[in-house]
Amino acid sequence: VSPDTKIDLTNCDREPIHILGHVQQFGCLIAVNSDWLVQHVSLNVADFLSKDPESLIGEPLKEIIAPDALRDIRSRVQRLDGEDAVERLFGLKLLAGSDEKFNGAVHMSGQSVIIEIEPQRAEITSDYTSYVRPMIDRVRKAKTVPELCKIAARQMKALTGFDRVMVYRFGADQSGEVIAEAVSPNVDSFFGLHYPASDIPQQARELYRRNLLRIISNVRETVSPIIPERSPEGQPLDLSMSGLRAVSPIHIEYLKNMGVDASLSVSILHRENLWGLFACHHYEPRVLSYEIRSAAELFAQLFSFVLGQLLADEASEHTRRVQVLHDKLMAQLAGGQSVRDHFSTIAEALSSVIPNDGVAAYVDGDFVTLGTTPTRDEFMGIIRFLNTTAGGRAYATDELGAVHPPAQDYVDRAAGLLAVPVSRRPRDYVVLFRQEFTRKVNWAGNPEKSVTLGPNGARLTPRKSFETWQQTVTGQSMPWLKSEIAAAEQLRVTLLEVVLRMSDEANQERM
Ligand code: BLA
Repeated sequence: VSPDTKIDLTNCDREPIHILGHVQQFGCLIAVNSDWLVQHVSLNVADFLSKDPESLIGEPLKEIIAPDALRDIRSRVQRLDGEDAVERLFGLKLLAGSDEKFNGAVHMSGQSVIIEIEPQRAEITSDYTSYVRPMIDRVRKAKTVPELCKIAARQMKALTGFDRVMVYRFGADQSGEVIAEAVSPNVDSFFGLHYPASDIPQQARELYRRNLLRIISNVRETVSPIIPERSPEGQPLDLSMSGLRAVSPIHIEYLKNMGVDASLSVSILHRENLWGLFACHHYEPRVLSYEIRSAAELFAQLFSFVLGQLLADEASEHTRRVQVLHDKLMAQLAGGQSVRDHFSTIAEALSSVIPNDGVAAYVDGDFVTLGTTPTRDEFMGIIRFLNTTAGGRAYATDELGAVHPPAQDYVDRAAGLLAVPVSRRPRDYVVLFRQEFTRKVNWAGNPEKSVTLGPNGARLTPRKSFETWQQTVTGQSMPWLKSEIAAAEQLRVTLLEVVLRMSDEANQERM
C-alpha cells in the first residue's frame, strides 16, 4: 500500500484470500495435472510423506503413493460432481509397506486435482454421520429460533470441544450479533454483543457460502508455502475449496488481538444466503480430526434446514393470520358507509397483526386517528413525502427523520411509519406509526474504529480492543419486520378493494 493510497475498509474486501499460497501444518497438499503429474506441493509434505518436496514436482503421482491408495483417490475424483464438490477419503494407506492411515480430501481447482492429506487422528469410526443424528434429534425439538440456536450451540460445543461456541447472525447491514452461546467454565460471555460488518469482509462471506467450514488450528504457527508459487501458465493455485488453506494474516492478527488461539467457523445458509455462522474459539491450539470436522459441517447443513423450516413456518403462520383478517374485513366492511365510519375497525384489524403506537388515515380529504400520531399538519407533510416516495406499495421506515427531516421534531410521537396506500393514485393512505425506541447496542469494541494504522505506517490492522462499547441509538422506532411489511402489502390490496367498493356505493347513491 503506497502512502497516498486511501486506507479504508474496502481494502479488506480486496485481499485475495483464496490465492494466498499457504496451508496450515495439520496436513499437506499435492496438486496434480490431468496426467496425474505433480504440479504443486506444500513444503510440509516432507513431514507427512518423508519426501523431499522439490524432487516431487513433475513426478507421476504413482511413484509417490501406494497403488491401492492411488486407485481410491482416482475413483473419488471421478465421483466429483459439480463445481465446488469435494470428496472425502478415510483410512488411506498412502505409504507402500506402511500401515499408517491417512484421511484426505480431493477436489478440482481449474484443471488441477488438489489432494489434501492428514494423518488419521481419531481411533474412532470413519462413519462421522453417526455423530450427527442424535444432535439433529435434539435441535428438532426447538419451537423458536433462539431456542434452536441455543441447543445447537451446546451440541456443537459437545462435538468439537471448543471453549466457546457462538451462533453469530448477520443483520441487514451485514453487522452481526451473537444470538446464542455455549462456553466452558470460566470463559466470559459474548452473548448479545454486536460486531461491525468489516470484521468479515465481503470476499470472505462469498467464499463461506461455497466452502462451509474453516478451521484455524493455531494462530501462532508458521504456515507452509506451496511450491512452485505459480503454475507454468503463471497462475497461483486457487484454494477456495481447500480445507487446509492458511487464512488471511489480517484475520490472524484479529484473532490474536482477541486472545484466541484456534478458531472454527461453519456457515449457516438460508436460501443460498449466508444467514450466520457457528463461530468457535479455543484458548489453546486445537486440531480437529477430519471426522469431527465433517460431522460439524454436516450438522450445520442439517441445522440450516431445520432453521429454514422454522423461519418458513413463522412466515406462513403470519400469512395465514393476515388471510383470516382479510376475510373478516371484507365481511365487516360490506356496508355502504365511508372509511371514516369504519376507521376503528380497520385500525384495530391492522394493529392485531402489526403492533404500533398509533394509526392515522387520510381518505377523500378526511383525516382520522387512533392512538399516538402526528398532528394533521405534520401528517399533511408526511403525505407529500409519501406521494414522492411510496410508489403505490406498502412503505416502511424505522427512521422517518432521516428521510423526511421535519419528522425529527416529533420522534416522541412518530419515529417510524408503515404506510399503506389505499387509492390507485397517490394521495390516500392508512399509516401505522411507532414512537422513538431508544436502545443500547453493545459492540465488541468501537465499530467506528474497527481498523487502526499499524506500526509500519499505512497498513490496515484490526482493532486491538474488544472492550464493550455501548452505542445509544436514538431517533429510530422498533424496526418493521419483513413479515409485517409483507402483511401490510397484503392488506393494502384488501383495503383498496374496500375503499373502491365504498366509493362505488357512494357514487351510486349520488346518482
Ligand atoms: C474472517 N472474521 C473472519 C471469520 C470470522 C471473523 C468468524 C472467519 C474465519 C474464522 O473462522 O475465524 C470474525 N469472529 C469474527 C467475529 C466474531 C468471531 C465477528 O468470533 C464474533 C464473535 N477483519 C477485521 C478487519 C479486516 C478483517 C478490519 O477486523 C480487514 C481489514 C479481515 N476477517 C478478515 C478476513 C477474513 C476474516 C480477510 C477471511 C479469513 C480467511 O478466510 O482467509
